[in-house]
Amino acid sequence: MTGTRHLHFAEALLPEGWAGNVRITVRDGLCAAIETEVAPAPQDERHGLAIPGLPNLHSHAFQRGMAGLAERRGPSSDSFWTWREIMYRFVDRIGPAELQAIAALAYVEMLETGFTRVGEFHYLHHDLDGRPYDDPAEMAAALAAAAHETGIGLTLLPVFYAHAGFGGDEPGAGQRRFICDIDRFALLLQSSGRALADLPDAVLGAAPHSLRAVTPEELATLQQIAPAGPFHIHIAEQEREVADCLAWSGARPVAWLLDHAAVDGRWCLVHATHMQESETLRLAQTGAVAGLCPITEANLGDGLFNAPAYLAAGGRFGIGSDSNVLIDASEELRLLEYGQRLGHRGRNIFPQAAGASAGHALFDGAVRGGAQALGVPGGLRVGEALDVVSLRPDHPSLAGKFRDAVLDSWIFAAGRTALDGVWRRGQKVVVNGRHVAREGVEMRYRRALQSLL
Ligand code: NGQ
Ligand code: ZN
Repeated sequence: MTGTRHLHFAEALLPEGWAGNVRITVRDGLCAAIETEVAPAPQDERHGLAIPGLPNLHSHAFQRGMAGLAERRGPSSDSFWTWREIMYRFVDRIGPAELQAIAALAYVEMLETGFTRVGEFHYLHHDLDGRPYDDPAEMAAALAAAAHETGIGLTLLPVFYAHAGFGGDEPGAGQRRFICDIDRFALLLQSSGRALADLPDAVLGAAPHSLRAVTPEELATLQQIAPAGPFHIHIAEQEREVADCLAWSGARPVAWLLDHAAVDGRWCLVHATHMQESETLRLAQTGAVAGLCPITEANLGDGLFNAPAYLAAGGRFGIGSDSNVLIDASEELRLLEYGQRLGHRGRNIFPQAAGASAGHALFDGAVRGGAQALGVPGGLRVGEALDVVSLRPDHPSLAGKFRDAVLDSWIFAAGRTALDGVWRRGQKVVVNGRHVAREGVEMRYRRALQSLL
């Protein structure tokens, strides 16, 4: 986008805190200048409340297509593992066109609720029969095309997946579309870089799927061949995974990882649900981000992250929509705090200082941690992509609210109905709460689902 425009907000949440009468100069998609305490000029586009776009640090876009299809009781007791069987059956039928159609709807919904960048933890690599496509990154290209058509920022995390369980187990038939050895994965990484060429600020990282899916040797090699960007892994999500890891190594997953890998600020440990206090404190000290996915973790019956100890130790976190069973930024943040209130039978768990707002602690923490995990600066900053969300000051739940009380009221009282506009890389993609391309994206999604179900 060329030409210079100005947006003016009565209040805006900047990295250093709230400011009044904020005028943002937009040039080539970037935030070229931020002035505070200045009156709007006649040509400025004027809005009430601005908050930065929120990073969604963990998504499997294709799973949006099975939302609502795994909520029926099975023959024996249902669990994460029976859900996974349903998910594997769904995966079996998705080609590149279906993936793009499903991902586009997921990205529209993300943008409409205030997520402006997504971390795609992408493992659906190969053709239906498990053979690589001619372009090894064909499916990654479908995700990139969905990002391109919807405008969302993309951090692509090609996933290395080689085994069904700890100790290098042979993968199962349901996993055939995910599987690579190291050489094949190196090619996939190269092609994935090319698949991102049309996106102005895409980031390429890498992700071992989980300690279940890689051997220690493979994990070590991956760290060497991965690009310099973000490095994500699923870990300690389910109690059975902890038990299997203990049986295999004598250590719990997070403890094992911290003992065997140089975990630092590039890392995002997705879920990290089941940790002992010592693991929680060690993880906090690494500077890595805990990737929390409250709606999915509730939906799958994972358990509860130990937030109080982690936050008290200065641990960083971000949020992810993961299975995309429901895509909504404010609902993720609300459930993140509510889960902790229910589990610890207290209130206002995320804010660390007396008088601090829960909404601010949740939102600001998730912007910073999410941006770190996705390899971007995050927040409203001069020289960076302008990713900004406006809230409606006339929403009844926001009436009379000032600054942090706006965040508290958006997250705990209003939800998505308070969201007005979303600009992504300076371009207004959501107007009055609705993505400008929703109609066409919805139509293609419906057709894709009809062919899949
Ligand atoms: C995934 N999802 O890769 O989509 C996983 C399930 C697994 C979540 N962990 C598969 N929520 O972990 O083996
Ligand atoms: Zn996941």
